[in-house]
Amino acid sequence: MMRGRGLVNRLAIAIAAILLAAPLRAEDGYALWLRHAPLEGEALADLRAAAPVVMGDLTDPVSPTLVIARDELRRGLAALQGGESAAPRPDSVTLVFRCGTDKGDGDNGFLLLPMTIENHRTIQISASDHVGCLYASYKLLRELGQGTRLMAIPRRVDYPVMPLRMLNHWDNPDGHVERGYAGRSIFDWWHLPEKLDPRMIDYARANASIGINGVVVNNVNAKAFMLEARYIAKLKRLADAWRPYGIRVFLSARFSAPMEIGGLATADPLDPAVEAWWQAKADEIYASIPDFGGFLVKANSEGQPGPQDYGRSHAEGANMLAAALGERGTVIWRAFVYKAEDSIDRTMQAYAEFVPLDGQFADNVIVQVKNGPLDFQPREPFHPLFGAMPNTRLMLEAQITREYLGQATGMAYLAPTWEEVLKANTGRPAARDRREPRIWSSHGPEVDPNEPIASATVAQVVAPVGMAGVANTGSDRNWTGTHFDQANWYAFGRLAWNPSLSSEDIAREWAAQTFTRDPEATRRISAMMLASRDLVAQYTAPLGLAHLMGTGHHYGPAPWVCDLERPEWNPCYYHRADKEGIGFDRTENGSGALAQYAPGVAAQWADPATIDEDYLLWFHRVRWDHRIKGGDTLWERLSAEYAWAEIGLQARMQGWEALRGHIDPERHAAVAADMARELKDARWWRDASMAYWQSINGLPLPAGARPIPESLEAYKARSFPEAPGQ
Ligand code: GCW
Repeated sequence: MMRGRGLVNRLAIAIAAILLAAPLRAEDGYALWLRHAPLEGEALADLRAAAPVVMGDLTDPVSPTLVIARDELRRGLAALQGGESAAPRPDSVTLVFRCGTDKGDGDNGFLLLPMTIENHRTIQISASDHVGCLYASYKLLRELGQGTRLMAIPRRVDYPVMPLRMLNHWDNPDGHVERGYAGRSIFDWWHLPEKLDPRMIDYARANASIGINGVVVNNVNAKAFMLEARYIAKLKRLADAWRPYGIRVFLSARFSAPMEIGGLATADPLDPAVEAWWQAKADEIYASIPDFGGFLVKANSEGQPGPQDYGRSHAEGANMLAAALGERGTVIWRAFVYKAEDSIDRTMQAYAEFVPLDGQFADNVIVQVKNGPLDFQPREPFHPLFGAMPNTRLMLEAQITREYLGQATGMAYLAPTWEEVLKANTGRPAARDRREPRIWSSHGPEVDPNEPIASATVAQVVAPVGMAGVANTGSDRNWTGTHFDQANWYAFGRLAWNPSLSSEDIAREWAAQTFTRDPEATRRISAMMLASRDLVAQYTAPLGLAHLMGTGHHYGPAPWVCDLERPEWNPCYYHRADKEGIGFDRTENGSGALAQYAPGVAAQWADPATIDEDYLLWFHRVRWDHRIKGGDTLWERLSAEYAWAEIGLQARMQGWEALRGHIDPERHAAVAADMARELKDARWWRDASMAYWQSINGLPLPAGARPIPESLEAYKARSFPEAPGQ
């Protein structure tokens, strides 16, 4: 008897423990922000009491997209209720779709409208097209996932501000990802087209849930053979799988493909045989993939072939491809160019090459410009091309993968970087976005679409075109290498959808869906995220320094490197440190790069005494004993920046430790390990950099600075043959 009761008690305790622990069961991160973790407390009671029913009769004709929209909603609502939906009741809230057309002529906008009609509660989900309804489903789940009550869903129209919201994969057909830190490529070219990895559907769901509508599947350092018929068949399988999710496929095209796979003797864009080859290639692709998006091209950059090989301009090269695509698609031409033989400041070269071509590009060409004029560094001023090509369609290129910000170690939430560039005022006029003016805009005050903008932000320049992000996905179970890197994928999509969202709001909504809805925990997680990019910049590239990383793999410090074949590959080219001082003079006394900006913009950076110190050494060369704001010498301040970063990282580790009860153990431990690694790496950056700066300036360490544990030679000797992504 006693024994029996003991067993019952033990069982009861075990069951209670399982129930209590349920929300914190180990998670591997595969579900991304689409976990739909069960609601708790009143939010759960509210949803169960609403017993929502997704109406089956969708707008006619029912498309695969609408089936997905309905199923996502049903599945998500059930998951939020703990796995099973409350049984429908006479007073159930009905969710009714009104989804416009499936002709591809809508703008993906939607309206969620909760209302009560004669005591019957309903949520109308209206959209201009079927993809809009899919986006609406995800939006509704996103709101509920953050704890919003069903009938309190904001009654707002929502729509994508930018038409093109793309991922650029630098994935190679052999599965290796250039600058990929999350395993191998997610694209299984070997088994396509017969076999479609189910992960391709989860990938499409994740993208659609944040509004991403274009995917370039292969590296811009492209292989010509990816344009061959067998690859078109593989790509068609992906295109067919992703189409219902509103995603179009694009290919990176190698400019010399007519020679490599077409048997021609030239790839000269003005050669009729070359034009005909591309025309036939485009026709062949469209015969299989009628909504093929177009070509992304890296030409005459870092050894890639291009029109300049034949004395032709970027515009001539791009326009030839654009003619082959015709109205069916778009050529996206990258402005990331710099040359070994060009002696001008590398950050000035794209502007110098492209501004004279303004107005020469065909209507279906977009020029894709990196956020800054150098190369995805931890911090850069915005690219001066924005605003400087008013007669060209410009698109912003961001790097989601963290090539220069610790790769998949530590944490760097990149939304603040992109928010900074999007909000930067170019000081130059721009035409207004001439698409249909919105009568029910939710994105700010109405404006007259015909009135030009006198001084446009980067967001206003690129809004009529779009944004591309270099993807950070890979075969790792959690997709992105670290759990927090998922936030960068998420934030990229959200900002391309609406560039006026704040990094903080995005961090909070991501954290609530990904980790915990507890408001205080979410606030603390988002605070950690918001500070993270600045911390990385502080210990890798303080005070506006840039490009100090190791050669090849781009991991860790190597400011001493000065012997590479091309001058602008050397860190010493950028920091220019010597006994007297440090920094790159880009004023009129130096390279003159500052003059590529509008005068009002340049003025904020012109004076080393007043400049925001985050840009000091980017634009100025100053003496080691230069006094900066607050009275410290540059040398003292540099040393302090490294030390502050370490303090910040330590505080963050403690903050994360305090969140232990809110995060499942598996992901909590993984993030804690990432943070420990980052602290170690930050110390290494500091020690190696300070040892090097000291070897140059001969100054003693500032008072209070921690001694440097190893010799400069020892730091120089470290090597990382195992570093991924090279
Ligand atoms: O930052 C550099 C990377 C290269 C990359 C290049 C580019 C795809 O180190 O790996 O090549 O940018 O953007 O083309």
